Amino acid sequence: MKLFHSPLSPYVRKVVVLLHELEKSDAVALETVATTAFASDPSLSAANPLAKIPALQRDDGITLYDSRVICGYLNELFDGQMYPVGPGSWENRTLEATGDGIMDCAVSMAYERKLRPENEQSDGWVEAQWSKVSRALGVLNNRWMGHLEGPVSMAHVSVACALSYVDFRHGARNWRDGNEALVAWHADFDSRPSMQATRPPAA
Ligand SMILES: N[C@@H](CCC(=O)N[C@@H](CS)C(=O)NCC(=O)O)C(=O)O
Repeated sequence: MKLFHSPLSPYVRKVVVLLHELEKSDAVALETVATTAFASDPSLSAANPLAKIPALQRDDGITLYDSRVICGYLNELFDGQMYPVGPGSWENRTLEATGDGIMDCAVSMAYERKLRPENEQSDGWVEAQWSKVSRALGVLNNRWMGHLEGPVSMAHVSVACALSYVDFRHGARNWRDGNEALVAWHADFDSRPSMQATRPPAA
């Protein structure tokens, strides 16, 4: 299997962290691509018409895409326990969606600043996206710590990758202010070998 990959993508990082957690990182070859919404990598767009990473090309030629689909597939393939079933499972999925949604907003802000010419950038758009991030971080800190302190799941991985991405691209926004419980949780989760092994290179 081959994973279209970039060490900078938080969605890709979710998949690679999962592989480390399952001790299966050798089962998937990483193919690093440089792709943006304005300049798609041709081998990636041939495999995933949306030209987004992560995309997992299986040995039967089928490509799976979207990090939640890929993580669900790999967890099942390798008999993982990263998607709890039974009571609390949908809350857990919502927590994963919250981490992914923070990534969506934070990536959109970075694209606006990095990809669009300065005269086309919208400060209003960037601030609206940051409002969503900021509100979601507050809700994680105030309402979700009980779940985050439970057994490790993909929800934990998603939230941790999202927070690390906010640090990486938007560190000057000081997301830690007022979110002390989340800060302590993130520091602890970030020390896991799977997180250490997947740190993005310096921006
Ligand atoms: N919902 C998707 C989002 C994937 C995504 O947006 N990836 C970014 C990289 S961080 C990308 O490939 N961008 C290229 C583009 O938008 O063309 C997932 O969870 O996999």
